[in-house]
Amino acid sequence: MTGEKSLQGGLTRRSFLKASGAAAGALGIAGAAGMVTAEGWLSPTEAHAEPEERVAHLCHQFHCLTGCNLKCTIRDERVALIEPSDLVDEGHRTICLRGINEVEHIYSKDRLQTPLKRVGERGEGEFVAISWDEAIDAIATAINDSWAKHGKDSVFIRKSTEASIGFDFIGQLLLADQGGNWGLDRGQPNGQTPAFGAFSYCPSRSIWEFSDAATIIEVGHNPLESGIVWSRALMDAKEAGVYIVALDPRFSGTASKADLWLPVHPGTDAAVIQGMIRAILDEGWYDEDFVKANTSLPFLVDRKTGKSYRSDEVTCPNPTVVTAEETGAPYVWDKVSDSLKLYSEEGIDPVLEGSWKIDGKELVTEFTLMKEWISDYSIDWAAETSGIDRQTIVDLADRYANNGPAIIDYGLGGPDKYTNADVLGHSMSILTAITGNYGRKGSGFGFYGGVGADNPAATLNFWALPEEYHYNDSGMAMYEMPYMENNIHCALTFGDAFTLEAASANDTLEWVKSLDFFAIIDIYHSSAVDYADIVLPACTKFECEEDVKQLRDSFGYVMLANGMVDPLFESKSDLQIERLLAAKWGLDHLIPETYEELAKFSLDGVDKLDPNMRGITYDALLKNGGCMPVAGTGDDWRPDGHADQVYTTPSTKIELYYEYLLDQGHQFPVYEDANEAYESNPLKETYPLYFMQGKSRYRIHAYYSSSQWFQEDFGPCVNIFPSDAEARGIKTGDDVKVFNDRGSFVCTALVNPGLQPGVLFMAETTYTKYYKEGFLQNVTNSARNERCYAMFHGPQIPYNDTLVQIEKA
Ligand SMILES: Nc1nc2c(c(=O)[nH]1)N[C@H]1C(S)=C(S)[C@@H](COP(=O)(O)OP(=O)(O)OC[C@H]3O[C@@H](n4cnc5c(=O)[nH]c(N)nc54)[C@H](O)[C@@H]3O)O[C@H]1N2
Ligand SMILES: Nc1nc2c(c(=O)[nH]1)N[C@H]1C(S)=C(S)[C@@H](COP(=O)(O)OP(=O)(O)OC[C@H]3O[C@@H](n4cnc5c(=O)[nH]c(N)nc54)[C@H](O)[C@@H]3O)O[C@H]1N2
Ligand SMILES: [Mo]
Repeated sequence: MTGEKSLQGGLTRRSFLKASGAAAGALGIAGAAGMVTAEGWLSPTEAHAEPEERVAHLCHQFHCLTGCNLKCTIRDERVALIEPSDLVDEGHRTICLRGINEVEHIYSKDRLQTPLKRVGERGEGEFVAISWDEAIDAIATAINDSWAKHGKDSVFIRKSTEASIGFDFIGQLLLADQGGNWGLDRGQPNGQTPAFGAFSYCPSRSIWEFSDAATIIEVGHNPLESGIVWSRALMDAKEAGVYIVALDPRFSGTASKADLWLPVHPGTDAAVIQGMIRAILDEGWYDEDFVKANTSLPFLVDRKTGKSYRSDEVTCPNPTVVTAEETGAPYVWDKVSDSLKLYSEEGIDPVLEGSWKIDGKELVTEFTLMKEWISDYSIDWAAETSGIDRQTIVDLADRYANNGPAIIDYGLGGPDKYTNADVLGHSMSILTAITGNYGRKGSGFGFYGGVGADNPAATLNFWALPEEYHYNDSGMAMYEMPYMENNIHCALTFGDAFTLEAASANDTLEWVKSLDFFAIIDIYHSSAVDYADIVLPACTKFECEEDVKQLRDSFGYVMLANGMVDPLFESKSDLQIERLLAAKWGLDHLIPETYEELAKFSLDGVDKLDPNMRGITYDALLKNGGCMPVAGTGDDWRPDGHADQVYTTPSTKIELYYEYLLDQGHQFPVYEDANEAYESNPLKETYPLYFMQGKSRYRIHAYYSSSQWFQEDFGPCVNIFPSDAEARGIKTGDDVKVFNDRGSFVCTALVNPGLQPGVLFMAETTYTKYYKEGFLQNVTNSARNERCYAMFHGPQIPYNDTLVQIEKA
């Protein structure tokens, strides 16, 4: 570092940057860190010149499904203090420790500081610093070479969610493969989509409506940790006397606040729901009027073929299934005329149960078939399978059906990450529909996850590329690439998609090693970095080359980050990195030059398009600190989602009979064990423990791994039940090895009675470098359920569907 002054000694913004940049160049990557990390910054210091202070309003990370507005005090061009923003209403002022902690995390010694080039073997993590020009050249050369050698479809470009917020240009400009179906957060939605319509899993109602419910069942959803900021809506409901049930194998944060915790066995939630359906049908607790008026259950089916009995005349292609095949209008049996009628005819009263002979066919109603399906599942079976006793299941069914309105809010973590998640989604769809808990005040079903679920959405313009530029997916998902033949030889990822968005990391990384070239653009030294040929340092949400950065619709506000700190070290913003790359092919003129240009474009004219956006212009936004409410935002907001009981299914009714799965025998959700995590699995003899993961309130996926403050208390640590620990001589703080046939890792143990015997829990995930050996993703299950290829969202990555053994390391 130049000069004798410490960083606190009143260096100007420019000289600080020059100094830290020079230091990075001279000392290599890690050597310079001490001078710019929180340790250096926060150490005792002499009195010094008047600090330069200013306030900046920044929007934080998105992928905790929040995106808080943060009020930051910038002192000597360092982020010195982070507080809740006073630009948002009281209801949105909660921020979390991750936000406050950024004063340290931004300056972590594990920030990528300069572009790097690999010198050792892939996986060894040996790099030398290179210039931006060299790095961008190397990436462009590798892509051109790959095109020449293997064809245009040989290049893979994918952005992690957090890195894709706002824009996603370069992969489209280069017609790259982005790895198709996401494989995440789609298991239960697969089961819900055909019933309620595409994307119905994002409820069209508000989280503030929680208080209007009588009962809320949280199915494997832990918003008190995975949605801390907006979990306020759930706590408001609790205060209003709403009965809250948490279905979770472990005593989660949310379970601790619930009225009832149901410690279900991992991967068996569908049994609980099917037990409830059985009880409701046995007791006649279903809402007959709702079922007749708003569901497909009166529709007629040819018993022999299992096909819906329909008119020849085509109504529309089915938008809720992958094949989107066209369908005719279904028939019902009308009680008034005692005859066959199209379901949509005026003045009919469809019969719910029965069998008729028409055209030499035996026709039955879906309702009749549903009763036959559920007769295979006794409540005792449900209790034995799930570990939730019979009476509890019946009582919950009673409460849900007869003491509504009720909401089922499911998580996209827990039960979603097993191969049988669609069976659960379909079962919950039936439960919801037969009790009429949809489209009415205080009722609902889906993933109530923050941001969009608590406010009217802003209207913003979308920066579209010319038609000829788009991703060019082969149809193979990224998580399949290690297992199926493909033509990918060159990869570029923004963020660590390879170790986060795929399970069984040994398989994935073996495939990554076999590629001709891999470059990563990340902020921190994430797990995949060690496998890259070229590494580019991106800057955090607090830094930019300009005064403004991302424009977002978040929490009912339009937020424009402004008052940015210059990019630290030699890092650059994602937009400038995309521009540098695009320029190599002369395509940079197609994308915005600056975040300012993008923000101005996004807002241009929207105040005239949408009354809720009135007054929200670029200039007005900046005058208001970068944050303005979309009209109608607040705890009172209630969309009238489905109050009209019209659904985006072919019949516009809730369609519960999945004819498109006929060849797989899944017209109704036939219960099936998870792929690996089930009691009678012979593999349990070798690997007797369920290994579940979940979100930590101290991380967003792997992000914040590099926070030293969090690392001290919340580093990689596996939770184990006392009796399981005792049997293995394991105590809290011991190093333990977790393993199965896919791989292993070593971390510390935490003995935790808030689990159930035979179940381990670990927060996902942490960069490899913080483990004693390996990392969590080495053991997770990458199996795919064949059935799900026919489903709207494709197969689900079953991370939680994992058995392991554990021993003292
Ligand atoms: N702090 C933080 N918040 C986040 C994120 C983050 O990384 N960090 N990520 C965001 C994302 S991408 C998502 S998808 C959401 C997910 O949000 P959630 O679904 O709430 O997330 P998880 O913590 O993965 O899972 C919830 C619970 O499922 C339980 N579980 C595991 N197996 C089973 C099972 O078989 N049955 C039942 N009933 N429960 C089970 C776990 O014990 C856990 O408590 O969170 C979002 N919010
Ligand atoms: N074992 C296990 N694995 C899981 C899960 C699980 O339950 N168990 N859950 C899964 C779930 S639900 C999801 S959604 C996925 C999430 O996987 P992702 O969508 O990939 O996760 P993100 O947190 O959005 O992105 C994180 C990566 O982007 C980088 N990053 C953050 N901000 C920026 C930025 O502004 N620019 C750039 N260039 N990089 C940035 C981070 O350093 C990190 O490498 O993970 C999945 N992985
Ligand atoms: Mo997710």
